[in-house]
Amino acid sequence: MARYIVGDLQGSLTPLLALLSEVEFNWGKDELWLVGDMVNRGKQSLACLEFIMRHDSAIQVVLGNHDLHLLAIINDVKKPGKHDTLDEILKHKNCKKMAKWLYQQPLVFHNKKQTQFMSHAGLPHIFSAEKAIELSNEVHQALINKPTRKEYFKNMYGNTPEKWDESLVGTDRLRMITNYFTRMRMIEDDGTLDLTHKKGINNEDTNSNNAQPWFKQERDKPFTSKWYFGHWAALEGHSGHDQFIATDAGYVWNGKLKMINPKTNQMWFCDSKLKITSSF
Ligand SMILES: [Mn+2]
Repeated sequence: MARYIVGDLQGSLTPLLALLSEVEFNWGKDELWLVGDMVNRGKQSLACLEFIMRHDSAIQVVLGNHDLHLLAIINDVKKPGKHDTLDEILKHKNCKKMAKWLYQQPLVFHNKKQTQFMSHAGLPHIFSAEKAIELSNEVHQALINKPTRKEYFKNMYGNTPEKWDESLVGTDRLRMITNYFTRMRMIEDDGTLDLTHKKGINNEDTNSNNAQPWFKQERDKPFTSKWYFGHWAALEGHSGHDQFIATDAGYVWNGKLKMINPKTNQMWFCDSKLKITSSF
């Protein structure tokens, strides 16, 4: 069995198929992890979702901010934006069925031995892996239960609270957890999120003085496993960190789709001409 982890598809299926064919992916044996943002911005959002659901038994995903955005639209609490490319899904006869499948997906996932983890945005330095699993499960429970789901989506958008407080309850608590695991890039020492930052890892263009990329903040308890994340295309698939591994190389922004084998650390990059390069 081989495991492969692939960065943000954002509605691009063709480069994924090229990468899987490059490694002769075996659907009966191998396992594919997707770090979220499977849909939106690209032209093949519907095809991506249909493909993933069809191969459900070999694919594990976590939800990204764009996947949650799609669900918020389906739940009638948001209208599609002008850059959204979700119409094919929204008009599809199986739209509800696709939503139902997405509600079941977690924000944080890990292998049995807890040596490999993934979430769309990463692991904030203020949480241990155990705490992250616990908190992501709170959102998961809200999503899988119909009465709490609507409330969740109604209150999902927003940049406040700015930082974690154990006493947070209800939709504020769920929004905060969602922002940490699906939208975080820059974070301050005390856990305050700077959600305005989208560029590279220099903090010059942030409003706050001590905001740093989340994976550069010092941890009370060192994290010794590996955590795979997407979401930050400006990193071009390189975090410069051994434990926290960036997988989004910005395919949809004229970059590349990145795939990594977590056991061998071999990486593959596929560009828009479907040219594949590989390195360790
Ligand atoms: Mn994202």
